[in-house]
Amino acid sequence: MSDNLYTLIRSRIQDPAKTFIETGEGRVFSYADTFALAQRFANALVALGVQPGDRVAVQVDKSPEALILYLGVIAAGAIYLPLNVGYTLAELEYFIGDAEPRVVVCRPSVEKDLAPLAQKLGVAHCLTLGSKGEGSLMDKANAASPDFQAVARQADDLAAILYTSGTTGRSKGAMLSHRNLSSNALTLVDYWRFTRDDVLLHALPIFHTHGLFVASNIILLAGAAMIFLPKFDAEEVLKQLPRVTSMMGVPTFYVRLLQSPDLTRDLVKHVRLFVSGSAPLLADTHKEWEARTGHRILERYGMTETNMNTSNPYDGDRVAGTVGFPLPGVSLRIADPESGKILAQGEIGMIEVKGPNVFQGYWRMPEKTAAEFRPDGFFITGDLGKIDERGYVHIVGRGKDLIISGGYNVYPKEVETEIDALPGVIESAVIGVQHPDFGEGVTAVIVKQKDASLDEAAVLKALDGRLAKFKLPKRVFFHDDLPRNTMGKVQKNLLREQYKDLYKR
Ligand code: MLC
Ligand code: AMP
Repeated sequence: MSDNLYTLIRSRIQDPAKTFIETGEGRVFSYADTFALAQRFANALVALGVQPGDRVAVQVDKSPEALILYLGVIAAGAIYLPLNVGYTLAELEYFIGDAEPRVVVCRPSVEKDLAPLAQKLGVAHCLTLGSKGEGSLMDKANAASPDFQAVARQADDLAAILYTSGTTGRSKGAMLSHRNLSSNALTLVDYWRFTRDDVLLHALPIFHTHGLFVASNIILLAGAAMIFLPKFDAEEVLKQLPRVTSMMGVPTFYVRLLQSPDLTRDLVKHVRLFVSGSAPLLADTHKEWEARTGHRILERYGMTETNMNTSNPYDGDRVAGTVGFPLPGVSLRIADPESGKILAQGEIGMIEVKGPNVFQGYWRMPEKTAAEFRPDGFFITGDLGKIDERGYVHIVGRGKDLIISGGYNVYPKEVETEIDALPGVIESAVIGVQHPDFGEGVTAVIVKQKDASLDEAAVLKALDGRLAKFKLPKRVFFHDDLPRNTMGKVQKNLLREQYKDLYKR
């Protein structure tokens, strides 16, 4: 018996002629088309020497072919490694060096820069895939056979590695097994009542857990369909909403859609479910959405390392400002962050989780992995929360120094390291400040040398090309010194307080 997720997906599709993906421009892929192309990709990869367990790193624009490549990689028994298209060459050098993929797939436009880097790092093949299904990998796939027997995999074999930044500044590769992905997606299909009749509006990127695993795996395992947009564009989303039964988004999606007068009850009358996650949804947004559309957004909580942990109920009260109940099969507890002692109901502490959804550890970082698990197998999420008297989980803060901007994680340490390396900088503190669109806005406070001529524009220019755009500070300020406590630790809370109204509309 194979536990390959691809085999599971195939086994659940009764009607291969049914549509899986339709793009905004009307390109359609049935399930039969999808499997044929996935298997062509798998054959092409095997012909390139890809063995089970090899990594295939992919940094491409969102398209049906890009998603189907994910299926091809796992069918081949290889490990899918998606990379944010915003990552710069400097960032890619670290990921490729660390993961040692056998194949790198990139956009045709970046091949000339990335191919020499990949070669220098020992990658055997650098191929391309463009947003319209063109490129050298596609040529190989088109020439390959559509017949392929998925490689047998055990439940704990890896299906994917997703990099998440670390508090120390170095990104860590979260290793996700076939069982991690299949168990969570199957649970969510049931919990959120997905069936083959559903049509999901998919406007999320497909290089993160939300758009790749939550949205796409659910649709695949339900045999449902999706309208696949290259990115979130409020106007295009409003145009497509009347055709769908569900949408998943980060809070910024909902905030932006609410700004349009076109968002009405009538527009969403076929929708049965709106899901939000990846960052806190403000209770005001939840209420405003209900007032405007008649729908209560279902908020859930997850992370790259764990897939989804909790969800508000499908039936029953979806409570604004909470992330609902632990999903079936997921154990969740609140513990004292230092001692690990389990706390009583209602007390605030570290959220810890255990279950088939929880990852296999960080790629080649056994010490970091060990440090984030309790001896009894619970994973320490870094999120602070409590469980109320009705059992709803509330996230009240973060024990980790992390900013979530528009659903993307930005680790201040990584940005501070780049800023501190600039000539004329003595030290810096990067903080998240409440932002009406992105939830939190990355903001830098810098102490510079007296004679340094550095200004905001010069800092931003110097960081551009070093860090992905979403990590760049929206504003930069200069201070004579940073506030510190008696232990010498920078008091970021004071800086956050000072700048709390910075981005207010
Ligand atoms: C884009 N920019 C951002 C940004 N996205 N800046 C900060 N935060 C972001 N999230 C930059 C752009 O580079 C651009 O810079 C400027 O901001 C304006 O861009 P925009 O056109 O407004 O941005 P847009 O392309 O519309 O993107 C915004 C967004 C997008 C919110 C739609 O970021 C997005 O799709 N986010 C979803 C992230 C996601 O999927 N997270 C899930 C992680 S999984 P310039 O300089 O060019 O003007 C996870 C687990 C879980 O967390 O529980 O799900
Ligand atoms: P990532 O590492 O990108 O997967 O981000 C995971 C983090 O996003 C979690 O540890 C939480 O801090 C945060 N997160 C995800 N969903 C929610 C939510 N519904 N409310 C608040 N924070 C969330």
